[in-house]
Amino acid sequence: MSATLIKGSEISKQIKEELKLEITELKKKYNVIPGLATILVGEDEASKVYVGAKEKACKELGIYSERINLPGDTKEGDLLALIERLNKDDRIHGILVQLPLPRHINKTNVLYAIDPKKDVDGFHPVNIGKLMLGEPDFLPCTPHGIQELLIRSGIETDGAEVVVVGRSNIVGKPIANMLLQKKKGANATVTICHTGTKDLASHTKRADILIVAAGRPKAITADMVKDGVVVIDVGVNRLETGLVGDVDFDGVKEKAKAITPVPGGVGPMTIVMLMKNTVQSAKMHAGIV
Ligand code: L34
Repeated sequence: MSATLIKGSEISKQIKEELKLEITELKKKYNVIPGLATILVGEDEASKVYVGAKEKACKELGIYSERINLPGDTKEGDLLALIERLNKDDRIHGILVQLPLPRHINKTNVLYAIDPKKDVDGFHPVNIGKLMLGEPDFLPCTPHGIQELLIRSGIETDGAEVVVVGRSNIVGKPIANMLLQKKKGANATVTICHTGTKDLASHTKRADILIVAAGRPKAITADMVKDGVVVIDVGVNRLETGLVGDVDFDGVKEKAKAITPVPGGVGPMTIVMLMKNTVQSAKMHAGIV
């Protein structure tokens, strides 16, 4: 058996078309133009690519975008002052500070400074709390993209054994929380594995849906999965040979029912869900939802 590809690159295009219509209507009916500010501190090459993709998506969809590039030695106080200004700017409905930040800047201080109502990344503690309670305003973009991939690919999560590998605040913890909610596109039995897990394969072999955000190439090999598994590979590892995920794709695809490629899987979904959250925020600010 060779797996069906879950093409995030295609599914994200479809969502973009839906968003375009929604944005046109917002403009026409309510004179509302969604606005996003992206902030990049320093010169990290991967971050430049991701922020560039975010800005490009805004242009494509008719979202107002403000891109702010700050030098790597920017003082934390100056970044906080910028966020304060953007919190008060009525054209801006979403504020995104690209991670990772330089080490001299305290990430917590920065993420807490963003107005939760403009926190389109869903990283502010208020939004993380709301997510856990099942009443989210903004779902974090990568987990939101994963859930949308599953729904739009017709993959049943209700009662499924989902195993998440990785416990980061931006992927592992939120996706696990989202999929255990008693909701459509969720209601799964969720296991979270991490570097402290004793026998990783004993867990991953039980998975109907395996979500891998381990941050390490070939963290999952064919012998660690069961036949017919659905695999979502969140990894983005830049090797000399090119971009690879966290899953040994060539081996695992022979056992899996469906699998996301890297590139072209989860990555493009992260970008489009940020656009969706920005539109959502503009509507919330205008009192439309
Ligand atoms: N604040 N920081 C904040 N929000 C985020 O949601 C992110 N993330 C992660 C890193 N830091 C962040 C992203 O934007 C990861 N991430 C991200 C976004 C887009 C892509 C990958 C990661 C992406 O588009 N990947 C393409 C390949 C692009 C390439 O050539 O590198 C893909 O097809 O997977």
